[in-house]
Amino acid sequence: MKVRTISGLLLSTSLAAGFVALSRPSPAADAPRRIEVVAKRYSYTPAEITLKKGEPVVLALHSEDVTHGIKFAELNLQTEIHKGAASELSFTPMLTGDFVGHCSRFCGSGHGSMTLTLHVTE
Ligand SMILES: [Cu+2]
Repeated sequence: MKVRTISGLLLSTSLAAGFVALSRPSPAADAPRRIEVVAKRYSYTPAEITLKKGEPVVLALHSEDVTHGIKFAELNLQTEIHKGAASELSFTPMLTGDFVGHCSRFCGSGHGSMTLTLHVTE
């Protein structure tokens, strides 16, 4: 098990950013939860994901057609999703609430309504 010590100053700086990659000494925290997400004109599957605050997660994103992207502006998270290549977003949600990610690469007429919602609960 990996336990990292973080000074109070570093911790508060990281928390101010909302999301931190943080190893915690709790039982199931060693391997991040991995969630496969498929992007295809003009939706993500699943379109809604419920996450637990403080639980490390990896979103493994794949495209089934053209290049898409995903951007959670409030969370400062973004990546492109190319067909045939793996894209991963690793993070630990440190705020509760609903966060809507939008496709960040123009992919056609339905691009503007292509969203993925994260529900972060206590
Ligand atoms: Cu798009």
